[in-house]
Amino acid sequence: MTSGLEYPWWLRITHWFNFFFIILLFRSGYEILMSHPKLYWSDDAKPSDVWLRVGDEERTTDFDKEAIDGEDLWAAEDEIDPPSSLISLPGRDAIGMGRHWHFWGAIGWIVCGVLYVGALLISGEWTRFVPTSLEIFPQAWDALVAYAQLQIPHTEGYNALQQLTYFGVIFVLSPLMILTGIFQAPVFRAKFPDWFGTNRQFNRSLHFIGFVAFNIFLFVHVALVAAHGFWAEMGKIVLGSEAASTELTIALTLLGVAIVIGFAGFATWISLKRPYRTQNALEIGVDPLLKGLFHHVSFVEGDDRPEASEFARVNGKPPRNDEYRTHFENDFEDWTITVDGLVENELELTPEEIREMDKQEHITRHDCIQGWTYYAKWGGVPLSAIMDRCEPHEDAEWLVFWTLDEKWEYSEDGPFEEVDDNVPEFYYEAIRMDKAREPRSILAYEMNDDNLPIAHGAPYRLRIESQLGYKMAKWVTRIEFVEDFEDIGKGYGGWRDDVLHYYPNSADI
Ligand SMILES: Nc1nc2c(c(=O)[nH]1)N[C@H]1C(S)=C(S)[C@@H](COP(=O)(O)O)O[C@H]1N2
Ligand SMILES: [Mo]
Repeated sequence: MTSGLEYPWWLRITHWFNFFFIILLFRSGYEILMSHPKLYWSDDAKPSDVWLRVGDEERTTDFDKEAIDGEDLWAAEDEIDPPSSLISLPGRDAIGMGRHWHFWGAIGWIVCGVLYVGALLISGEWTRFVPTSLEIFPQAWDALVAYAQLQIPHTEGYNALQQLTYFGVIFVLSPLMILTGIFQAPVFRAKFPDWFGTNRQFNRSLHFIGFVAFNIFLFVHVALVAAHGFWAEMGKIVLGSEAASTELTIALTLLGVAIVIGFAGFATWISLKRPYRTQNALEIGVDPLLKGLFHHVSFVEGDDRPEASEFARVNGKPPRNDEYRTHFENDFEDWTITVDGLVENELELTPEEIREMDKQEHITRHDCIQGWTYYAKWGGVPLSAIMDRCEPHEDAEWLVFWTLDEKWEYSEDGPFEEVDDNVPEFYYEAIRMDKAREPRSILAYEMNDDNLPIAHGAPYRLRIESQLGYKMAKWVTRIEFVEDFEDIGKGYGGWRDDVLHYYPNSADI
């Protein structure tokens, strides 16, 4: 038995909160994973470079990106494998909502972890499992051998194997999860393009491996608690002492587990039933924090690296309306970009005028919210050049990019019960003024030294290099300057923001 262990109150409380947040993170993380259930090591991986694939068959890459009907084109959204609500939070095809929960849960978990580690250090309890001599390794081996023979190693306090495992989980695995989570942000890549640590696929893969390690730990941890004598051990973590009343321990354990399971069910239910309210509630505190972390980052100019990826995924299928088809048949010669709203000079930019303006080219990474990435070279007009011409008013805060994309592929019902009325007929996205002024924000008309392919947004699409892909509207027709976007659509600042519960300002991660 691990005798001689009494747990102080703060340790017991943080342990239960930890359990609560870990379950939340597991479930919402699974939701995020299943939106692109494929893992790679490199940011320009082709579909065939996948090292782990959950569900879904392998995709081929030989579709025609110039086809107007998009008939055999597969969009990355077709690769989503909607998970069950029993396992994931909230389940179904709802990555935006899963991310809200994941960020909320991550902040709660980190706060809990910081309090725990702080208390460990102050109280001196850290000596229980921070190894202070190399003897720990042979001792841990002995303990492992004992467990393998189905015996419980006899020690005062934790045995060496427990010490090493707890130490590893708290001081290695947990920080790894935090860092590999946060370094997936496009904002870091846009700031440190050359640094290996901002490789998104590498971080995704490590984050997943850490997730598996956490699951194994949880399983073995509970199994060992059972092996050591379940209710006596639970007595310690619930009431602080193994001499505690067994009845009270059982009652409180069941209550704790019921709260965690009950909350899991409630979170799924409310997310699917009342997505807008859930989204608003989960943004409280989290959104300002993310803005505070990422908003003041300044970005590099120029290329992320010398060459484009061999293959680029597509998201959002080409428009099918007659207007787009007519333009297509006419080589987009009459397609103009309207610039209006809160501006001094309204513009109607023709293809000739746009090509006469300064051209900017750069190679950069594309990051979809689902997790996939590719590098491409983009060429087009800096948004700052357009702003110099139209002269936005002082009160203009946002640029709304309107498109000819009617989102025909979304005509069936979505995952949420709340009806998506009020959503504009065409895809749109709002970009904040300071994002638009970043050095690599352009209205692109070229991709990899060629005209923009139909599938990638011909004749014009937005490129903002520090944000997630859904912000970069394709098939753009109009740039409207506004003070805020509350009255547009459902008021979340974009078509995907409105319909799929992503949020506009945290498109940085
Ligand atoms: N008009 C329009 N633009 C759009 C979308 C869309 O569905 N419609 N999808 C967005 C998403 S989610 C991503 S990831 C990128 C994908 O860009 P790509 O197809 O050029 O790779 O386009 C963005 N722009
Ligand atoms: Mo995306």
